[in-house]
Amino acid sequence: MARILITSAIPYINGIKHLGNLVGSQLPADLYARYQRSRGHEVLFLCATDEHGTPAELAAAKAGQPVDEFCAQMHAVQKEIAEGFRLSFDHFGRSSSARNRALTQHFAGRLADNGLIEEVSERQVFSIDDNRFLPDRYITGTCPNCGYTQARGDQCENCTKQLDPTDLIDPRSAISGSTRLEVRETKHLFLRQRALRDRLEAWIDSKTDWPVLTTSIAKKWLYDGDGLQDRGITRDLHWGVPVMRGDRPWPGMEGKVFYVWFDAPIEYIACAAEWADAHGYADSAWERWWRTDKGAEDVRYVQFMGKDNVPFHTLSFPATIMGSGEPWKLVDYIKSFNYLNYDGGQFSTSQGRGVFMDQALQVLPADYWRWWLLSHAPENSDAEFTWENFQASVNKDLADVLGNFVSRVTKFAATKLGDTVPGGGAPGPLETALIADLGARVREYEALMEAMEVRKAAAELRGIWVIGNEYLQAAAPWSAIKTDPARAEAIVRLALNLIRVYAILSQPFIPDAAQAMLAAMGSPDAQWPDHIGSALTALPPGHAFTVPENLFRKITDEERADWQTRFAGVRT
Ligand code: B3M
Ligand code: ZN
Repeated sequence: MARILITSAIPYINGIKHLGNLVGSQLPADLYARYQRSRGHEVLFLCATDEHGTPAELAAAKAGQPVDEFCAQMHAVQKEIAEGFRLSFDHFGRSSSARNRALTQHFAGRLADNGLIEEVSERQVFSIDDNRFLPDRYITGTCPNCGYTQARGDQCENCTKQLDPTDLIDPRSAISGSTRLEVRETKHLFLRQRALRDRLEAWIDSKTDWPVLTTSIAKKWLYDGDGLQDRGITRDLHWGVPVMRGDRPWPGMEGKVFYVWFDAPIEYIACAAEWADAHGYADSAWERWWRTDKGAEDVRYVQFMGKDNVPFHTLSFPATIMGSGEPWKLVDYIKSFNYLNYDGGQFSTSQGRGVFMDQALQVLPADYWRWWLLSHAPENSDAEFTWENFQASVNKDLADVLGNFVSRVTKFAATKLGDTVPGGGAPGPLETALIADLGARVREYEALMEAMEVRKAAAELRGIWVIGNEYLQAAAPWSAIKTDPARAEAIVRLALNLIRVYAILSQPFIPDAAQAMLAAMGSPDAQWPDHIGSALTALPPGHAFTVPENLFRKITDEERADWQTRFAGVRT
């Protein structure tokens, strides 16, 4: 049994995520966590809300709430939606937790002790009309790298280049739109990433199995232009982790907080501590996942995220970990995703364009979305959500292929042969062929799931469903029952067992349907089919089953057209 630590990029607190965010981190992380658990491994799957920074402050101000109340409320909202999507986090934490505050201050102190923090008098953009320093992302302007006119001061969304606000051409305040900006003197802490450059490079070079998308982005920021830059890790804000050197005050840094991107990845660690606290476990319970001196040396740590988050996870956060000089676990594998577009354009949180997680669940249950999103995950290139494609995939894969198989088998069995698994007949050549084919496909499916090839795994699973239908068509129990009832019994016995096996294999993708299938088969045992032949005899003759409710309904043309117009506009 292996031990696998899995984290998803932690979503910002300031609003409900859209389906593009979901498929880029939380959902594939959940797929992997569910799969590894079902293979019997010990999994710790963590996610949290990313609560600090200006976006939270501004969203709270807009909602007319104190920022801490706003965050508590939005955390509860995001938690409920995550449950609605069946995201099986072991803990859904908060970056504003006391655990993260202490750990963030601890890391800063260690980095300072190791000579990796520089105090810099900085000239920072102050907005006269807003009467405040403008954090990087609240300055917009033209990207000096690619010319995109809506680039933010911290990063260009278009070309992913990490930016400094003073790099922007024609800068303006994103809060008020004012161009009355001036540069003022203020003191900040910088993490000397350059000093860790060689270690980071050797570490990234050692990750030869990483997806190209991950390493290409990491190397781009390691080598491009002047290469890796030292990063400011503090801000002139109120909401955030107060700047402290461990548990000591930091002279000259009073009233400042750590930059949200400094404390957010540390929440991956803090979240494990929050998980232990929530269960009343001792510190050793979470440290065995995170400290290589306390049991984490045999943990495999996998992170999931959208491509825009890759630089922070391949360079900045590892720099924090390495620079601490302490035996914290470094990530072993980073699975990153391209973007999902929406119906001819981009999903946009600011413009409310596309389908958001809460809206999706109002329209259809989680499995429909999970299946479409995962089977169309933007792995090798950006992908596009269209309502036509969604309707076609759901109706075909879920209703016609899987749902239809389950309903045909159980209805035929119940009406013709009674409500227990029939015992007559013996497997023949068709069954032998099916078992051989299925065995090979299941091994392939396992390999794809292990490799986090999400789309290909979905395609393989669909193929596994298809061969069940093909088998049923060829074996034709509805004809056999007229001439050779024992033969019909053998077919139905296998097909009922196949439903159970399908439930187990499909559970990482469509957990609710899988649950319904297992319940109908009266099988609490969801043992992974390591040996397909014996897995297909798990339900013995005489075992009771029921006919499940229709697993999936079809999406009608009217519904599709209705949703298309409903989500075309701007969310208010
Ligand atoms: N909150 C960005 C995002 O939600 C950011 C990720 C932090 S991961 C430590 O995409
Ligand atoms: Zn750019």
